[in-house]
Formats: sequence, C-alpha cells, structure tokens
Amino acid sequence: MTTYSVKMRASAAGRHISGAERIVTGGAVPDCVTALTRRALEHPKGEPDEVTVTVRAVDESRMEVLPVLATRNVDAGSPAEARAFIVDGLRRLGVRNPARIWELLTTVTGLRGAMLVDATSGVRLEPDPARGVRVSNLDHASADTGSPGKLHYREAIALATKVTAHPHIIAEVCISDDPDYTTGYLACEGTYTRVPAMKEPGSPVGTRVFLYDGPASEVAACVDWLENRVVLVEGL
Ligand code: PML
Ligand code: MG
Repeated sequence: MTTYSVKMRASAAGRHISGAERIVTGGAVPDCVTALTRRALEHPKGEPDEVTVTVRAVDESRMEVLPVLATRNVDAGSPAEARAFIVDGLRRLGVRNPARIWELLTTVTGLRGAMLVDATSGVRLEPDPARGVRVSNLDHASADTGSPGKLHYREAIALATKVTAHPHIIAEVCISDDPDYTTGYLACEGTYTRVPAMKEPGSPVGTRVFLYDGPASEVAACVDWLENRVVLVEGL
C-alpha cells in the first residue's frame, strides 16, 4: 500500500494560524484529512479563512525509520534556572559560546522555521534568516493515542528525534512560541530533556536552535535533509 504525506496549513488574512503533517498509509488518508482540517478550524489562535490540505505520495525507498529519543525531566523553577541548565548542557557538548545561544533563543522570534547555528562561531547558517529552516516530512510510526494536551510533547519529540539524527547536528534547544506553553527542551546524545519554565507565562517569545558542528560545504545538504527527508519515528 502506498504511503502518503498529508500536510495542513491554515491562515487568516495571510497570517499563519496552524500547520501539521502526518505520514500515513492510503487507507488512513480520508480520516487524516478530516482530523487535520478539524484541527485547523478549532485552533486557539483563531478562525482561519484559508485551510490547505495537501496529500502527496512518498518515495518509501528513501524513508528512514528512527527510534524515538529517551525522555528525561529536569526541575527548573524559573527562566533563570532553565537558562543555567541549557547553558551548562551546551557547554558540556563543546558549544563555544552557550550564552550567545540562549540570547538567540530569547530574542529571535516569529520565524516559520528554526535557526541553524554554528556550534563554534555562533553564526547563523540558514540560507534565508527571515524564514529559518523548516523541518518537515516526519511523523510517528504509531497512531496518536495520547490526550490532546500531550500534542506539543509528541510533535516536538518527533522533530527533535529527526533533527538530532543528522550527523552534523549535536543538539537542539527549543522554547515554544505558544504564549501559554512554558515547557521547552534540550535534545542531544539520544535524550530529550524537558525543561519547565523556559519563559514567563504569557510571553510570545519562542523559537528553535539547531547546533551545527560540521563542514561549511555540507550546510546546504543538511538543510535539504532536514526539510525533505521522510522520517518515521518509532517507539512512542
Ligand atoms: C514538551 O512539552 O516536551 C516541549 C514541547 C515544545 C513545543 C514547541 C512548539 O510550540 O512547537
Ligand atoms: Mg508553535
């Protein structure tokens, strides 16, 4: 049976409201289209005036199956404690200026994609810095059986599993751009560490940083892999 990528994006007056994707077999496509459409129409960010759902067959010979990262939780009672944990973790991985990474995380916002940052120089490497790198073409292998409240975690760990599987990416750090969602994470060395209190509740700040440790000549291939390689995440 053919495998399909089903992608949804919704906007209102040209402003992005929500987006999501699934990778499913042919028989599951109709239900999946319904579920994603409903999600677009019921999004807390507002009612869309345009919803686009795209169904596209996937080249299965180029699909990769990856085991999900292990999950760990740390205690962080405030953004200052979260910062200390992230800065320390990045330093341990050999990131030259981890304070600069925290600064990027808490000052750059509103990107559609993520920042790709050189772990040594701290320089941003995305071809279009106004857009960032938009990781796509990934899903969990299993159907979603968790509560809707778990969606942030479920989607984020799939993304972090794909991103940190790239041989030149040593870590990902994320603060949610959802004003009411303050849990973020550090993903590296096979573990996804959830960090509460990454920001003050109500703050619209939020983005992702991928730490790149590889040759400059391979940045374009890395971006292409993140955006286009089809990945299924197994084990959650
Ligand atoms: C978690 O709950 O483990 C963190 C989820 C981060 C969600 C980021 C986003 O808003 O997409
Ligand atoms: Mg978001």
